[in-house]
Amino acid sequence: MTMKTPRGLRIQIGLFGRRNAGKSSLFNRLLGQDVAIVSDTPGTTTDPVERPYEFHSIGPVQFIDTAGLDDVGALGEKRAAKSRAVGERVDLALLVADQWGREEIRLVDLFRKRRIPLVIACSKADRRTDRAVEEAALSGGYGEVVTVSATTGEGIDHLREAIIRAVPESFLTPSTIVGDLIRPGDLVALVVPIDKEAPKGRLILPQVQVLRDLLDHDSAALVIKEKELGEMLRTLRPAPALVVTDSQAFREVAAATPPTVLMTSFSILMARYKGDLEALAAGALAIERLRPGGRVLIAEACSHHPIPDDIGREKIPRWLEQHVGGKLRFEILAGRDFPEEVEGFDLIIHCGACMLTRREMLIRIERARSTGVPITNYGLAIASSLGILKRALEPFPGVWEQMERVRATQMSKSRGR
Ligand SMILES: Nc1nc2c(ncn2[C@@H]2O[C@H](COP(=O)(O)OP(=O)(O)OP(=O)(O)O)[C@@H](O)[C@H]2O)c(=O)[nH]1
Ligand code: SF4
Ligand SMILES: [Mg+2]
Repeated sequence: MTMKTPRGLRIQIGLFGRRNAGKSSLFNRLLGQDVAIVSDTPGTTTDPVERPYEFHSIGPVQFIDTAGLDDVGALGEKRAAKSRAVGERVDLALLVADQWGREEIRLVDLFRKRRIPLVIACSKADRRTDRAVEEAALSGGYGEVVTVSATTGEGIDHLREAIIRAVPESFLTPSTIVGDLIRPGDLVALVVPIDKEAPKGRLILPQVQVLRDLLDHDSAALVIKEKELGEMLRTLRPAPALVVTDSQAFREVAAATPPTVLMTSFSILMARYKGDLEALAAGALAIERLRPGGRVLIAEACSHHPIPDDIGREKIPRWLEQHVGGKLRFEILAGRDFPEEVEGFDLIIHCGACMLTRREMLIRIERARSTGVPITNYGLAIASSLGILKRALEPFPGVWEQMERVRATQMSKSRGR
């Protein structure tokens, strides 16, 4: 979605608190621009100030800075009433507090009653020496508490993660995995290798989910192994509108599928459904910059016993090393805990995240982004190291073009260094 997203579809995030708490300073920090006027005179902001913002990963949001809710006098009361009205309609509230008292307690109660998700930003951390505000805020028992300083930037990454954690589910779950890429009546070929990695007697979750989504969108599915695909495509009329393959069979499937038929993988569909396709595709650009000796983190969201020729431990390392022409240093991280710090890697390659919620995956992407480490996923990494990423992204309008823009920016930055 672009900046043209209608206001109603943007996640409305309001900043509330008493006068001088640092709301406008934090608003500017989050937007990365000086939009709102900041001063040490209480009551500087008099009317709500709204700005659209493309929040990395969760998409289009509208930040709303408000006047202090403790404003006094006839005029002050009117300003506070306007802020309260904003408080009634937001999807998520940020309570900005540099102290804790009746005003803050009242606000927490209000958001709790209205069931509006709340994040409490304990502000001006650079000026405070203890955690009294945080402790008081925690005792309210509603809303995640984060320590921030708009002046130094401390805690802003944590605040962004807390926002992702608090965003209502309805904004996070896309309505379809594949349905928007096809038309009713279309035939889609699903390529499912039955090899050592295939569980006995069943299909895996992403395959089942795609199948179900196709039926929900009045389309038909042909489920086939990679070995039979070429022959089937030679005889089948009309040709499928789309071929979706397990990314481990990308090479054979790309060779068997005529260029006129769109092709992608389950894991690339999942990158969009369970994560952020643009961010993960841009992360794959790091593969072009990888050199022998580079450090790569393979992140799997659940632990399993490695099997012979395991995708994360064997196949991807092999394909990547072939691609860069030398040895790379791989580390494997398996399990639900993703470290706070992911520094020191040239690239993170994440699994398909089928066992994670979209929220959990977005937080991982955000964490990588804030430490400056590119992150991509299995399918995108495989397509990229096999040189077929452009083709695998064709079904998703605009994603390849976005990658090209990121590539151009990265190149001009590295030339400028
Ligand atoms: N040291 C420090 N000062 C801050 C920080 N954030 C805000 N301030 C200062 O606190 C004062 C009030 O900041 P604003 O951002 O205008 O506060 P506000 O909550 O928008 O105030 P009103 O609009 O009057 O309700 C200004 O002097 C800011 O420079 C911070 O993180 N650290
Ligand atoms: S969450 Fe990741 S590691 Fe676990 S089964 Fe799904 S793709 Fe595999
Ligand atoms: Mg203000």
